[in-house]
Amino acid sequence: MGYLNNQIGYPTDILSSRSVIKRNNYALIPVEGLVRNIIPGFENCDVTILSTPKLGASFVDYLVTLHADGNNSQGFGGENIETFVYVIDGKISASADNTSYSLTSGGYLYCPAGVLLHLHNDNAGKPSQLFLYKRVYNRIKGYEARIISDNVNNLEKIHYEGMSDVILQDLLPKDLGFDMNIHILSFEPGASHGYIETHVQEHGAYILSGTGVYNLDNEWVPVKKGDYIFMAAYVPQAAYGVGKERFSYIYSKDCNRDVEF
Ligand code: UGY
Ligand code: MN
Repeated sequence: MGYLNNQIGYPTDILSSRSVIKRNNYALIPVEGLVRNIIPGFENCDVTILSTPKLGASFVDYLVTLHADGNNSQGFGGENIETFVYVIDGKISASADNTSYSLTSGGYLYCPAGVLLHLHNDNAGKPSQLFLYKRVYNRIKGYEARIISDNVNNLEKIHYEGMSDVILQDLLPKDLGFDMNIHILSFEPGASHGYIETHVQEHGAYILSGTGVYNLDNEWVPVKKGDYIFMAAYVPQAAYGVGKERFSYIYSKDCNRDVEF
């Protein structure tokens, strides 16, 4: 069901949903429940807004389908807004500060506050799917963020906390100019976190592949490719990768800043 699966119209069964929305705590938003949102600047695009401050997030996440000629030419972001785009599938051209980046699946671009992100589909008439993020940048004296673009295929695969079957990739530099990072965490079937994390940082996570069982606030929830999860500050969290495929998700995490009163 849902527009992204092209399953709309009359239902074929009793209406039901795997969605779980616990504001300021956690949310699971499966693809079937997503609807289109119209946002100025996005042309020939289907845009769905995921996490927002209404859910308890300090950031905004989006799923964007750029159709043939889909684009954002006016620029996404703003004076105090940092942005990030990741190509889930397809090929786009993304530009920032008059430099253009050709991004295919796994490619990404981070724009610091004040630099607008422009997007154009470049996939020979076929759609491209993007995971998009924005947040108010928390500037500290003496440090600045900068434009970063790469592809996850080029990044170091780190054994997560000493586990060779759980792989972490850091998409942005570990540099105090950055107040957040984007990571990809991948679990071979049967692998899991080493413990249930409880931390001040928030996450917005989009599942790229596989199936998992996720502990969210001490409830075990089955999740799969295409699901989106919001984890608010302090929500207990951990996962097992289950099924035959690698369970993998991209997620944001605030970092490098002290608490302000
Ligand atoms: O970086 C993290 O906090 C990450 N391990 N959290 C998560 O996967 N839920
Ligand atoms: Mn975490």
